Amino acid sequence: IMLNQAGFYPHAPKVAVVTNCPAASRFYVITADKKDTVFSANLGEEKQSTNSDTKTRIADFTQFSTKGSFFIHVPGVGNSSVFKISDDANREVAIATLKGYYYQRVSMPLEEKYAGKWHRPAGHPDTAAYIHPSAADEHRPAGTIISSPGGWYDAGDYNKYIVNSGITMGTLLSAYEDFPAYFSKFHTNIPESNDAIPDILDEVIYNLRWMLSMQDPNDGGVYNKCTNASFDGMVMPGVTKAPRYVVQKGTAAALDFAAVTAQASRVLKQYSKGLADTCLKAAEKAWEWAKQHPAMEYNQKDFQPPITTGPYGDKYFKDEWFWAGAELYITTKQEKYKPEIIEAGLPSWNNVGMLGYYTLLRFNKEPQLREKVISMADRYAANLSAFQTPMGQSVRDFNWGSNSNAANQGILLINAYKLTGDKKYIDLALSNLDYLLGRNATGYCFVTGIGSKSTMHPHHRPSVADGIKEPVPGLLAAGPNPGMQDKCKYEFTAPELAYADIECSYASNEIAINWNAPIVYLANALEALKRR
Ligand code: 9MR
Repeated sequence: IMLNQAGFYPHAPKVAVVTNCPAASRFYVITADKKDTVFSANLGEEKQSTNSDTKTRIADFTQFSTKGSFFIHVPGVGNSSVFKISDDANREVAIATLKGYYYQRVSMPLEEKYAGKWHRPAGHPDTAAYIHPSAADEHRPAGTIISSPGGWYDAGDYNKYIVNSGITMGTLLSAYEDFPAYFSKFHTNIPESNDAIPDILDEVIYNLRWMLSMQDPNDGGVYNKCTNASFDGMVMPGVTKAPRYVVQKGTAAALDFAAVTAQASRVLKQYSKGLADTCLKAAEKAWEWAKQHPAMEYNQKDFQPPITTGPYGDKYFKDEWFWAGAELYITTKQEKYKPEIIEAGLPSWNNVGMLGYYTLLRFNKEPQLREKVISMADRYAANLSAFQTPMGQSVRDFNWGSNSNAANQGILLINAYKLTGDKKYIDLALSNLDYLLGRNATGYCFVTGIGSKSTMHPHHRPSVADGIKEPVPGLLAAGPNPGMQDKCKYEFTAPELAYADIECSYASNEIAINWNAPIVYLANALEALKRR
């Protein structure tokens, strides 16, 4: 019996999915203490999932709105996990997923009062990173030492990548821009929690300062990553002393950097004029550099010495131009940045056009963009999966990092709600959060530390090496991915089941900053909009 293991809002849809149970007919909602049966109804018609052999039946208890703790019983099938119905059903997820970034901080110790049992010494100082030959020029010859401290570890590995920081930062900054009043009162117990800046922005600033160090002050170009030559073993942060390199500049890095710093400049102006000015200058310089190097692809194939960590190599820059142009245009109001409209799809690290749509729509009436977002949301609404969510409507939703697709669809739906005021889009967005927190074919809640059956063995070096049974909390696992690139020993029968909760499975069970960001947005947006 699959359901959102975090819980439900009293006056929002409440759906569980019972799988492969042809004989069952009714379901019962029972209080957690087993004393009272408080609701019962018939299960829905059996449906065949298009992404596996799974057959589903819906247990819809939307009408039941009493707060408390309950479980679902289906005779002949069994009991679901216990869930709550409350006004802040997803608050714990909202806090945990943002706090997840604190646990990814690179160059500072995580103190017990913030990190609990996951406290640890600082990771890589990154105060002495070498300019790799691929990045060398007359100002900074190969071997020049630069300082590039701080930021977040990208994922289960210990490297820092500008391109992936791009979409991550854009998504978090947009969460703040869309719900500023909510976030001004939202705390995650981080070292900066008592300052005058909302915690989400404090967290963003920690990575922003690192990003700024990745711009070459001589020409405005932006290096792709600060990295080891090859991936570390499964050890704690900062244990290996392998040299760190700053590698080749590139167009995607420069434009993602320009977009983030332009947006940050606008958002941070009210908190720190100095940092906002620095960001805007950095954005303009990166944009100018990109104009001189409009299609410089990152490709580490022939690097000497070799670099084999994640490439985040992108060849197609139209979306990055659009996004950077949109952010610079909104921040500066200068026509020269106003981008020509392009087609945009669901965001991913190499497809960021939609972030530009969101920003243009946030500040200007753009009928053409409005239409595109709403028609995409309506396509999601038109045909739900057997788990009654837009996620899995197409089998293409299941690729590397599929869970971020579920979350990004949710963000699109929240934007459709903001544009139309139609609450059906909030309900659909909520159904994608339900998917991520348990209402899916695997039955897993994919956020560590949440619910009764969640990811326990993510491909995440600290979680593996720290000797603590529970993984570092608040991290979203990648999710089902039939590509199975990790070639670990596990079996699956179909795309929506291609998930293995084992450390080895870096293709289905890693965590990454670009996957956490959309669930931060989604969980917090739903808390902000509270379906009372
Ligand atoms: O999320 C990335 C995915 O889209 C790519 O197909 C994959 C292979 O290049 O890399 C993923 O990103 C990884 C990055 O390269 C290194 N850090 C961990 C990231 C998540 O697996």
